[in-house]
Amino acid sequence: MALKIWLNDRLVDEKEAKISVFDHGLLYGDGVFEGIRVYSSKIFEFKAHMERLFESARAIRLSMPMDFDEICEATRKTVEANDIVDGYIRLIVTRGIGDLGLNPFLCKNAGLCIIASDIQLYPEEFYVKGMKVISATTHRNHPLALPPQIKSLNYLNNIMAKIEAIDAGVVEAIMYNHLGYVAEATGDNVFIIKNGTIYTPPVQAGSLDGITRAVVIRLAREEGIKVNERNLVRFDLYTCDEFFLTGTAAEVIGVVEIDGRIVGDGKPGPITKRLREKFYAYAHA
Ligand code: PXG
Repeated sequence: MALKIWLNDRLVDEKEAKISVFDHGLLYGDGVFEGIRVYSSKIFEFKAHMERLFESARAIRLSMPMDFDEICEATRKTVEANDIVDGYIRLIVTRGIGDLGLNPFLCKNAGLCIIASDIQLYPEEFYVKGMKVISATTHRNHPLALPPQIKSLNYLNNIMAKIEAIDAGVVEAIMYNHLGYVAEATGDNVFIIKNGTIYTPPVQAGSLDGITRAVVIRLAREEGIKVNERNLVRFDLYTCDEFFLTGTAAEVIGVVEIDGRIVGDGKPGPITKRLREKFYAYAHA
């Protein structure tokens, strides 16, 4: 069925949802976005996603085309217009139409697209058996080049790492920062478990401040499991008992092999499984 897409100030048919070749979102990757789940007709962690969107925009001096409440309302209307019960929202704000120069302030109006649709999930087998990853040689953006907390339309850094993963016959790559500390995966945050304690890199190591990450940290602490945010090195990933990734698309997914080293006993571990179940229950509550 054809989708209804929110384009700037209204819902339009999918075939009319087109943007200009002069939009700086296309010309320079100048813009920000969010990926948000809908579970049982409820928009998951809606406020947190919208706050992150507005902070990303603020960081790049992008004037939002609507205020906070108006964008929330437009998002809800798009979900309703497409009868989304369990699905995915992609919300994109571009710098808008300008000329063929970098100056973002010549773009008069930011562009807004909201797509509410189905989600492409990893096959169930990945959750049952766990996934294999590699360490990427492509480093995460240096924080002085582009703050990694900005969820910008510039994903080339992560795409380079994703290509390394695919070339190696796996689906995900772990990205390290300029100091050699673990930052994140190409579209997910990283967690390991050692002797019953969960460790995850601090956001300052170069990751996106993941919303799934924050939920999982909270759920783990509610379970009485210690969560320690500290820098991790490759050795920590090679010697951990359990390893999992979190993200909007993946939710909680176990990693069972990194750079040819088997994690734990080669299957998603018990704490990973428990957190995945807790996450599922929380999301569908
Ligand atoms: N790091 C990066 C670089 C991301 O892009 C995450 C971590 C996890 O954050 P959340 O807030 O989702 O828990 C992301 C999120 C996609 C896709 O199409 C990627 C994300 C979100 C939605 C869809 O690959 N990345």
